[in-house]
Amino acid sequence: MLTNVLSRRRTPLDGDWNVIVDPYEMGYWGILGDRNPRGFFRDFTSRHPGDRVEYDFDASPSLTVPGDWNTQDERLLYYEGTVWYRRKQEIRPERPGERTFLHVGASNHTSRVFLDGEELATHVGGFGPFAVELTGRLDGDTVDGHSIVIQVDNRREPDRIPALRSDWWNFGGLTREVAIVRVPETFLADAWITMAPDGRIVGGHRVDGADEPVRITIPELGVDTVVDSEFELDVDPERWHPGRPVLHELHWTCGADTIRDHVGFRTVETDGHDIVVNGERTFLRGISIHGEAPSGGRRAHGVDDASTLLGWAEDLGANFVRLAHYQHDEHTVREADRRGLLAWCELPVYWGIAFDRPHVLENAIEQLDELVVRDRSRASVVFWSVANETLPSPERTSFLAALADRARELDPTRLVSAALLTLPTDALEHVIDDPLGEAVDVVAVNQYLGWYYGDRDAIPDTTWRSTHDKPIVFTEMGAGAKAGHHGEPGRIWTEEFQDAVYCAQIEMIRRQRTSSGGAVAGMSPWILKDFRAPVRVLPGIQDGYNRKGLLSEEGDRKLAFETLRAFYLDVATESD
Ligand code: GCB
Repeated sequence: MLTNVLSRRRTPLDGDWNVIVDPYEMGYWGILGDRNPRGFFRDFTSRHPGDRVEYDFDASPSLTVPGDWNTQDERLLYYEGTVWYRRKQEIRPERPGERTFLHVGASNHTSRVFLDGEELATHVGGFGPFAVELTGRLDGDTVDGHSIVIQVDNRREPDRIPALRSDWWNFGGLTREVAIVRVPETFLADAWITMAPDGRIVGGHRVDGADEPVRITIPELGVDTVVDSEFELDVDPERWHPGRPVLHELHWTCGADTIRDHVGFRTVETDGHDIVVNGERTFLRGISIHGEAPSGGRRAHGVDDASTLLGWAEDLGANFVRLAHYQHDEHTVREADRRGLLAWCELPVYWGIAFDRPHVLENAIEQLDELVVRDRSRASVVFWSVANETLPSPERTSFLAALADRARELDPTRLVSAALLTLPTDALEHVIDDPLGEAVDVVAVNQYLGWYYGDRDAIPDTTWRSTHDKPIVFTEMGAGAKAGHHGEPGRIWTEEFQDAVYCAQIEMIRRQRTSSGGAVAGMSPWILKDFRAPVRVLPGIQDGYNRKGLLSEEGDRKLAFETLRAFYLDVATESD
């Protein structure tokens, strides 16, 4: 395990990697179904005129890392299968006794890592970070540097997470930063700190190597102390608050290892039907966001993409972002910390998961661990969501309840939830009685009144309650519109149609917020901007994009953006 990577000494391997597209995976398998001893991972080059080497990385095209492969070469737009990435890299020790890791920010979906022809690791999951230790393997002679080969396979499979179908693009490749990270022989494999709902500062760490003491220093708070692997600090810092972020500089030290971070402290809890941040009842003025770049229809990565997307959320008047439907880039939650936006982080446990397969649960837990462990020092993160839109069944409920338990075990300080499915009904009263409501802190529901079902005129009179007596958050609602397409509010795909759905939904939410008990505690409509989805095929309108964005895929505002913004400004003024 290797965490806090963005705060460490690292050499990014950004830029060109040579690639071989291998739909039949013959670079790994031999014709008899065994591993091919001459596979692409060996990275052979022919040395004699008679050498039979049937591939050549040096002569192969290249792709830029980080980046999806789909938008870098039009032949790969829909490609699902294996691509072999190869980078030649000098990796020399910089300090005596140091340890060296290859760190991958995310690689969709299943990856095998090889160094100088040797297979070192497999990682399953397209959005979580992972590290492979290279220490002790870097001494041999190399030609032009070590050969780093990563086989990336983004096939959809029934027992993968996500599984066969999703309403988003299956971007393949090394989609986030890949870097060489160097640490001392003994180092902090993990170190985290956060504020519990009762205002205590709690944290923990894990040391890899010798038994060295771990010191934490927060100069502004006068903290400079050695801490156990689980600890509490007796301080009362100025709070990080949505819209008013306060971050404190913090240092972790363990022997020669140091990590410098900036952390905020806030409480989050529920009280009846309310969500309470730092003791204040807080209506979540949210927006859902996919990890797709502000422009160009590619997978988002890095601080610039994060900053533009979250800047748009702020322009909307949001205090909350739902980072759907999978773990987003670490830069995004760090940017949310800096901007004072609350965040919902989610696992890609989405339609059609094989809930009855034990190895699927095992992988869900691995992906959840990556999600929680990377970001549990981030004040912005207030929700761990274990799933989106899963059909109730005993297997599904026990699977998701196991994930909720695991999330609380890793981090007892945040809220746990899952976006539930609303099934169509003509009733004006919606009662959420999904048994998963027992296992979560907040009952989150996706509802598409006025779009997939329900009469638009009846929306304002619709009421919501849950049998679980917990806050309700609408994690999705919305309607599709093509930017620039205008007409009567009754004409589908126009900005006016989408806007009319937003007006009706907002009216319903206004009434629900002010009704006794204020059943609805927040919302994150679907979605900030149009995003690629191969299931969206309507020519001239969708053309491969889900059109429920408040912004077009290039960031042009639709009417509903202003409507939601006006509502959020009202709510913000009310609560100030
Ligand atoms: C949903 C899903 C989301 C879809 C959206 C839609 O309920 O959670 O992934 O994109 O509906 O547009 O249908």
